[in-house]
Amino acid sequence: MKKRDNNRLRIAIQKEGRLSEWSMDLLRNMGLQFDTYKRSLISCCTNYEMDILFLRDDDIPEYVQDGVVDLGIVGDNMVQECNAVVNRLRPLGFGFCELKIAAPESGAIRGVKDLDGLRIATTYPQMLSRFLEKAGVKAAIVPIMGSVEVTPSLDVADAVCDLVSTGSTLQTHNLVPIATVMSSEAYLVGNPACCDDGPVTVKIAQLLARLDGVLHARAAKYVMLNAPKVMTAQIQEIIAGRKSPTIVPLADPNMIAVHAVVEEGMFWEKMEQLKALGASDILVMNIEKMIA
Ligand code: PRT
Ligand code: ZN
Repeated sequence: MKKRDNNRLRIAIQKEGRLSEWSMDLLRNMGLQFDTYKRSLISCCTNYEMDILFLRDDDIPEYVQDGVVDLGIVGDNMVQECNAVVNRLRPLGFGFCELKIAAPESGAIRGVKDLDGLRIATTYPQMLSRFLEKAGVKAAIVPIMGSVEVTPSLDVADAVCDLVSTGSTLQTHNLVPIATVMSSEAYLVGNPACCDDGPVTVKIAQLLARLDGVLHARAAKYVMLNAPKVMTAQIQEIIAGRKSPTIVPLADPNMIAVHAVVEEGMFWEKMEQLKALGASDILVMNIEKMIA
């Protein structure tokens, strides 16, 4: 690997897999330009002092912990499985999944206590072991590399512990979830020393400011609407979010136009309340960046 230039940040993202496109989109939304030709191991940002390493997700927590890279984008499930000493800097709002224990639909295992003395196949032996210990259950963990869901039908295990997002893989294999070990999403993680006091600490802070601009923008919508002037106070009350809304008079003296930023989570609820107050011509726009 190229010798490290202390002035350049290094970030690791997944080379090929569920988090790759999301991670690259995020970096590009942060204004970073880079080439992904054949996803070579390393790509240098052309407009920022940062290099991007494309790795297997399993390797990212340790690379960050050991300072081979300063930052990484990886599922919290991986961080916890590796027990890596890293700073969880920001949850990123993608890669959502849950690590669940599941058992054959037709069997007798319906709760964690039923697993006593049985075999559980998983690619997450560390987390499963911690979970069973806490639950006071003694089961044999069968560590495997992949396709966990087929192990009960092959009589390799009695139950499985695997990541679930839609649940369709479990369903296809006639497995039902009986317990949740953890909920996960992708995180930006950082090497503790680099985040707190290293040659790239200031750069990390700058990058976090950019990231926050993108994450805040993703969590909000820009709304423009027309409404009866007599409703101004009620509309302001509903829409008052992070900042006072912009209220503009219209050619019709009885009407106003309102422009505001509305939190995504509250969006539909607020739109219904505004419509009930006579709001019309509602335009909703995605926000590219939002700097406080
Ligand atoms: O090659 P590399 O080692 O980098 O990739 P990988 O194959 O180990 O990982 P990958 O790309 O499958 O997943 C990367 C990360 O995505 C995981 O570490 C999680 O943080 C996150 N993630 C989110 C998931 C899922 N959802 C997910 N559903 N990772 C895996 N799955 C698998 C699961 O293991 C099971 O096989 O998808 C199947 C279940 O999906 P549903 O939708 O049927 O429930
Ligand atoms: Zn992996």
